[in-house]
Amino acid sequence: MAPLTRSRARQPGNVPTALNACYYAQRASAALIISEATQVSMQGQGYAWTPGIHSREQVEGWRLVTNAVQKAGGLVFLQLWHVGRISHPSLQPDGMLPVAPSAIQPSGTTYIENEKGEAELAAFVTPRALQIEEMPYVVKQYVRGAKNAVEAGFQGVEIHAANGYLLDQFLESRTNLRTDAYGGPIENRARLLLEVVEAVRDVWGSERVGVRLSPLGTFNDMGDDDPETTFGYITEKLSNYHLAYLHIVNPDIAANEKGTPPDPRAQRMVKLIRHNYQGVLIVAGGFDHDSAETWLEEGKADLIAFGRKFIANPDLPERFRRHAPLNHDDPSTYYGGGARGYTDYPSLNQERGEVPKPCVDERWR
Ligand code: 8OZ
Repeated sequence: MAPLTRSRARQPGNVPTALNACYYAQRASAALIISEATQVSMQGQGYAWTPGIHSREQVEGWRLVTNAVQKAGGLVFLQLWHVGRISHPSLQPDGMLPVAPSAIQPSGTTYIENEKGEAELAAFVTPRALQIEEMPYVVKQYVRGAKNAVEAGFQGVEIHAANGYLLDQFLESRTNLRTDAYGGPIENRARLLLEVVEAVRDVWGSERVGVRLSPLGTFNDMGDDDPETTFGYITEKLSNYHLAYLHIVNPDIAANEKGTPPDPRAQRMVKLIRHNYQGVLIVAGGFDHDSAETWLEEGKADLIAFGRKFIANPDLPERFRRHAPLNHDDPSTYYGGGARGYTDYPSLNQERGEVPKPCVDERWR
């Protein structure tokens, strides 16, 4: 199950709840659940109502989730997240500027909470470029998150270095104009990610750490002038760490989703990554049962992750096994709100008349 932002953490404090535990436990038949992106610090938050892993209360909240998933026979990794510039002062400690490799304003908007407690769109601002003296403290934010994830009872962690957030902002050339040891050639732009990988590995052991990348992704105003060199380098480097896995967002997601002809540039990228990275490769992005089978049979990936299909189908593996019809996901309930569009999608058994178990179960408290 791919990481999915659902924006339903308890306020104030961005704390996971029994409802979140229910949602994850319903999906425990996934071979591995990767949690929604979870900020490692207040500075690392970029959207209203996303959960954190930096406070005592959040660790206790995540315990509900990991207990529920384990009781249901599942495995769950926590995704460690720092958004960098993809934020807004109203989400930052003391209303300060978000931080980034360089002071470049992203185009677009994020969700903040207004005075009435409702979601409201706010334009990104020009972030403050991190000073080199601050870099060890950024790494320490991930270390604290990783240690808290141990305490919260996860089976491992995934480092979010995709989709235009902090680590990706450092990696890709258009968001990193630094002239110090963290900018310029890819050896420098990859420095922060590799420091984070090493520090988190020292907490968890390499076989419990995954990394997520989004080569050729343009979400959050991203781009790189030479993506083959950038992602070729980083995947070769990551291969040396013997991690649990490398997880990529399929660069050719359009071919899967819209049935457009394969994009040769995206296909070259997948080949390059498969060649450079020797370990387990997970690919996510717009797959269905048949396209996933094809990719696995052709050896283009070792595992396929499903995101939106898991939103609407808590028993997705069973549905795939039986070639059963799938429920459709409702984008209007992706982010925020409560149980509706979150824990009320039926399993096959419920469609056949089984009464849903009460979700907020005392055993999960
Ligand atoms: C959608 C909405 C908000 C955040 C990502 C964490 O793209 C996200 C995200 C996705 O990785």
